Amino acid sequence: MGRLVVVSNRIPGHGTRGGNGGGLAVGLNAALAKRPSLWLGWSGDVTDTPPPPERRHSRRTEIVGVALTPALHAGFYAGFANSLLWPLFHYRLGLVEYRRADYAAYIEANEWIASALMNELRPDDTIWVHDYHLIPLAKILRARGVANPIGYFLHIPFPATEVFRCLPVYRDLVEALAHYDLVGFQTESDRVQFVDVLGAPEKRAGDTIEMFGRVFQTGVFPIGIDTQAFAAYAAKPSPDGQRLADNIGDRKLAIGVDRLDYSKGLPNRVAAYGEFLERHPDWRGKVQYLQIAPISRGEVSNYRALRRELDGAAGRINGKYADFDWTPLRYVNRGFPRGTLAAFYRRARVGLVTPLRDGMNLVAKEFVAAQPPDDPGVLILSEFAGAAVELSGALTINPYDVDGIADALHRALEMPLDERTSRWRADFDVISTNTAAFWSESFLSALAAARPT
Ligand code: ADQ
Repeated sequence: MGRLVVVSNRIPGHGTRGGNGGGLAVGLNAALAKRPSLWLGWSGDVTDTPPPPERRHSRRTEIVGVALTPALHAGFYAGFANSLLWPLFHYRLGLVEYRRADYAAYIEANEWIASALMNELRPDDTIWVHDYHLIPLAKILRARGVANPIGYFLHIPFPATEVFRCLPVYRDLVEALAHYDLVGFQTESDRVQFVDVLGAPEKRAGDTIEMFGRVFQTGVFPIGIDTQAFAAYAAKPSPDGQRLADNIGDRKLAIGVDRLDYSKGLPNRVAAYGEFLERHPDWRGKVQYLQIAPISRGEVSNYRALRRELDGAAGRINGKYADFDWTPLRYVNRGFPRGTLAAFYRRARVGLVTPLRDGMNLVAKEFVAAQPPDDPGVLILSEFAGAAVELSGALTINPYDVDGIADALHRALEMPLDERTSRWRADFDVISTNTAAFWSESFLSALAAARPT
């Protein structure tokens, strides 16, 4: 069996939980356990003279970490990837910063990663590239003669054509994507928008596309979690979970868990909680909102501004509604171990997942997985998260509608047990089928079938 070669911006065990490394490692766990594999990406190191790649092993996977120079890190990672592609793909045109030099650094960083990869590749490897940092990688590899199957999965949304066209180099990126054998998306609407931006490709049967002198496939693969393992985790005794439960007492807990990112809709969510307390004085003192939001991408200025905004909003709510024995909002800027998070979700009556846009949102699925079947909580979910396609049992909200989120919070808190149970059961069944293992295996089988004959 040939190796699976995974390429992503971050390698697993990189430390920061905010990056895709953690979630992606869970998503790929089953696929990596089945076959010998190699995982290559940025090591997280930034140095003037990058040393040779660092190597370690984790079970059957060899992990290779490549360092970046300060100039590449600034232009590629903080610049083109996170100050341009991330806001653009999340429909935040006002936050987009385009600089030609950043695009040049983006290409250069991809060439640098391609060079490291070329030293590792074997003819029978299957290559799977992840996310918006690495769109040009296949084109660079093909130019260097790599003929292996190469698949690509976009973890974030693919924007509507008129938004995408604002990117001066959008044609280059589309053409680069045509060099993969399979381009995978989280939802059908992401896939359709990608096909739309192609203009009038010479379509073949099904999801096959012929363009730029290449034939490639597109597909939809909603990422999942290891539902059984997460549910088991949540049911295990957790000292921090117990402390939280003791502390909350009879109050109902609403929980939000997000990287501190402007795509996650945190200001509107906090405002909706304030609106809810204003409109429902009878709930004051009886509900507790815990928002966990570890700092992410602190090197990008828009993230620092968001942090200041939320610090102010949280302080205002607590200033206005707190009592001597009750703090309405607990706002915590750090990460927690998965077991602790699972126990927190399980204790919560309401899960608040209200992104303005999100490729999938795994927190929504983790919240559902963690619920006690005999007394499940209610998920409030943005219609603009990819997860909304699958999780029809959630209370769906428009994240721009602060009053609507406040209404949903009230409805969730007052929802009778039978309705909570039937909604939860529908969602739990979906995530028990569409697991992480199902996601990776369906992508890899589609990639194996996608090779032009
Ligand atoms: P993210 O934007 O990072 O991922 P998400 O899907 O919610 O968003 O995944 C976050 C992961 O980090 C979850 O597993 C969550 O438990 C964990 N996490 C969040 N806060 C944490 C904390 N305080 N402590 C510990 N762990 C925490 C990107 C896309 C998403 C897409 C995923 C996977 O933006 O849309 O779902 O990739 O494809």
